[in-house]
Amino acid sequence: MEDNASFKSGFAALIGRPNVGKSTLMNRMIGQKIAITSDKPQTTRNRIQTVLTMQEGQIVFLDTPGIHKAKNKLGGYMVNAAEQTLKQADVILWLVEPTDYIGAGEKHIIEQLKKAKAPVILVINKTDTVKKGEILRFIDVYRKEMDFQEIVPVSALKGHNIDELIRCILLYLPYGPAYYDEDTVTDQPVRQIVAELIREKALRLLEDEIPHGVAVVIESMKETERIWQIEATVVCERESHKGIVIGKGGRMLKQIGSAARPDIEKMLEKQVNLKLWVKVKKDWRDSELLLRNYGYDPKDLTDSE
Ligand SMILES: Nc1nc2c(ncn2[C@@H]2O[C@H](COP(=O)(O)OP(=O)(O)OP(=O)(O)O)[C@@H](O)[C@H]2O)c(=O)[nH]1
Ligand SMILES: [Mg+2]
Repeated sequence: MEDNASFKSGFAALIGRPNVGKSTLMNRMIGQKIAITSDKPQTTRNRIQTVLTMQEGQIVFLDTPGIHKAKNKLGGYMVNAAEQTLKQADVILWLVEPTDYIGAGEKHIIEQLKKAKAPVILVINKTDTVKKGEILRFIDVYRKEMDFQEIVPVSALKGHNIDELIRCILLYLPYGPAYYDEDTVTDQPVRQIVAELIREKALRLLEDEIPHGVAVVIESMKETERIWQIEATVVCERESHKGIVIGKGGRMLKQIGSAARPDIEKMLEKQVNLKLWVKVKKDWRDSELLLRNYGYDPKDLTDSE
C-alpha cells in the first residue's frame, strides 16, 4: 500500500475553543471512541493523536484542548499543548460553532492561525442545531476574517458531511509513506484511556466547578484469564469536594464506576472489576509537581522544531 506513489500522509490538527466538538469530530472520523467528550468546556487536557488509514492515504489527527483564557497552571499547560500543535500540522481544522458572532476567543485563535504555516480548513460544526439557510450567512462572516483553503459545514454528532471533510483533508496532505502501520489507532497508552473514561463519567455526573478539579490516576491494572482488576484514584482539590465525589452513602462514586465500567470493558474486550478511591490534593491544578504526577508534564510540549 505504502509503495503506491499516490499515497498521501500527514498531520491534521483540530483546533478551536472549548466545547465546539473537536473530540466528537475526531472520534467520528476514526470511527472509534478514543478521546472523551462532555458538555462541559475544557474536557480534553492533552494532545491526543489518532490515526485513520485508507487506501488513498493516512491522516494522523491531533485533537487538542480548547483554547481559552487560562486561570491556573493546568489551563496554561492545556492552551500551550493546543498552540504548539499548530506547528506540527500539515493542515489545520479550525472548528467553530454555527453562529455569526466572532468574539475575543475566536479573534485570538485567528491571530494564531495567521502565524501558522499550514493551510486552514474552517469546519462549522453542529449544523444539526441550525437551519440550512443560516449556514451561508455564517460562512460569509468568517470569510471576512481570514482566507480559508476550504469551508466545510458538518455535524460530528449526527455524522453529516464527514466523508466530504475527510476528502478535503486529504487534498492538503503531502505525498509520502504512512507514518504508522495500518493497525495503529492512537498513541494513548491503554492506562491513559482507562483513566480518561473514568474522568469522563466524573465530568458528566458532577456539577459546577468540581469536575474541572478532578484528575484520575490508575493505581493498578492486573489481568487474569477471566477478568481485569483495575484500581483507580479520583483526585479532587478540596475536602468539601471529596464528599460530593463520594456522594451520600458512596452513591456518586458508585455511579461513576458503573458508568465507566462498560466503556472500559468494551475497550479491553474483557470483564472488568473496577475499584475507585477518592483523594484530596489541595490545589493540584496549580502545583507543577502534582501536574507532572497526573500526566500533564510541560516537558512533553517542548518544541522539536
Ligand atoms: N448538536 C450537536 N452537538 C455536538 C456536535 N458535536 C459535538 N457536540 C456536543 O458538544 C459537546 C462538546 O463536545 P466535545 O467533543 O467534548 O468538544 P471539544 O471541542 O472536544 O471540547 P474541549 O475538549 O472541552 O475543548 C458535547 O456535548 C457533544 O455531544 C454536533 O455536531 N451537534
Ligand atoms: Mg475535547
